[in-house]
Amino acid sequence: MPSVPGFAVVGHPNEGKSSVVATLVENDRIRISPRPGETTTAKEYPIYIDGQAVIVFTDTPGFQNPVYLLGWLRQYEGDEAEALEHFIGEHRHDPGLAHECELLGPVARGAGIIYVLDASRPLRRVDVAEMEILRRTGRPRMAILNCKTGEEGFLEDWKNELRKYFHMVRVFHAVRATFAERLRLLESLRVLDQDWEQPLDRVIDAFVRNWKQRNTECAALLCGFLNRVLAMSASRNVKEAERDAEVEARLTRQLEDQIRDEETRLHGQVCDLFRHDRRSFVLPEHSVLREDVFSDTTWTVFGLSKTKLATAAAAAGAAAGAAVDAAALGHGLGIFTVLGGAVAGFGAFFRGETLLRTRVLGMEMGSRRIQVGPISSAQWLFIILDRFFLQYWHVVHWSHAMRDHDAVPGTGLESRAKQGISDTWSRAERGMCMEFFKARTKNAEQSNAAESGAFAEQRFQHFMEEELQRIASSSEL
Ligand SMILES: Nc1nc2c(ncn2[C@@H]2O[C@H](COP(=O)(O)OP(=O)(O)OP(=O)(O)O)[C@@H](O)[C@H]2O)c(=O)[nH]1
Ligand SMILES: [Mg+2]
Repeated sequence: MPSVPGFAVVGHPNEGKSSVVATLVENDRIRISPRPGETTTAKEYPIYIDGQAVIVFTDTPGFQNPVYLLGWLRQYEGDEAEALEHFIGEHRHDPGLAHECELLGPVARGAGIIYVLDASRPLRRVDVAEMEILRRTGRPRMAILNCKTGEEGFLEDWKNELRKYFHMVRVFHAVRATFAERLRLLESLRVLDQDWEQPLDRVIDAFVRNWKQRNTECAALLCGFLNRVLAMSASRNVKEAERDAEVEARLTRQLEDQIRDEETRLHGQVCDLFRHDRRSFVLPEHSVLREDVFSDTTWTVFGLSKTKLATAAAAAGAAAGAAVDAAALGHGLGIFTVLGGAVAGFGAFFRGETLLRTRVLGMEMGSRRIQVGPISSAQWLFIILDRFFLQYWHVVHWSHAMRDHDAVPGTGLESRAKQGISDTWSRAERGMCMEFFKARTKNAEQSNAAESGAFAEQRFQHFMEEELQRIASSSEL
């Protein structure tokens, strides 16, 4: 038996073999098509962890002529252990059996078998021939029921039949499998053969560590992004012929563009971390994430209710032993602080709400300087977080077998009217975020500001990691 466990993914054409492999090895490039016969040669896809191949899945073409192959096996009188090799040797140049030769190759070399079938259709005679062939190989084997259309009426019939031929039967939706489901599949493979227990334990352990590592990196990316964005501002001197409000509007647009770019970059980095090709990952057509980050809809759908925002501030204030700055709540405020005395004309952020925090910083010789930013509304933090979580949820639930959302009924739905995850947090959790916000947006004069800021960030980042872990394993938002 090879030292690295290997599994040949076999089955009838077009039942989802390549989809299962793509999901398991996280490869968006594997060819998947509604046209039967897409895969024509066997191809190995190892999973590497720390540069080492730890498990190999082989995608194979679908059976072409299982009835002939079964007949041949029944009549074969040689050494059973060499039957597959003999079949391949004898039929290597027969185009009518090319697929059989390809799919039997890895099995003859010692691979276990994963038989994929679409259980949303009834059982046929040809399926029984395929199952009997696989049983005769004597290899450790598992059947995967992949209900392509979502129809599950035949599931029990399939299970009853498959149990006669396979050591294990599992339902696994190739295009909807979460990380937890992938892990469970690997755990089942582990018990297929005792010799694979140890290597698969290592694979599972490495999988779990790797996933945790990705979430840690994800939370770190988020914190880096927030640190940058919460410190951003735009400023310039007002020329004589200019009106303050115009300058302010221009600076605001400039700042918004910078934040948009930063957020797009962050969301792209999440895609990269989970090994998705940014070009192949698409948000559902009606996702609220397609809304501009500064739109009214975004403001309405995400973030906290006024009461929750106020209690979060109170929680943060209590924890920090400091008074709560009501101006940071975001209620009745714009997003940015404006320094420089320009108020008129700018007030219309979010349904007529006006900026309250306006101060004149000082005048340069003969001209005023206007600065827009940094972000002064804590509500904004929760909105940005909610958008991030939604992006993360879509990324981790975007199977590597998915080629577009429309092909998969029910996936990609953002099921709650109110999509703010932050709205579901406890008062203390929201308070923790508020503390981070305060630490990042205030240049507190206290001598221990940097230290307490670092502590607030650490706690915040840790909380984010836990949230990401939780969101990854929930099938609904
Ligand atoms: N809705 C849905 N479609 C699926 C699922 N699994 C596979 N498909 C679709 O079924 C078609 C065939 O999938 P493949 O993974 O290419 O099937 P295959 O068994 O590798 O096919 P061949 O290589 O032609 O033998 C593709 O259009 C997939 O998108 C599923 O779980 N749900
Ligand atoms: Mg295929």
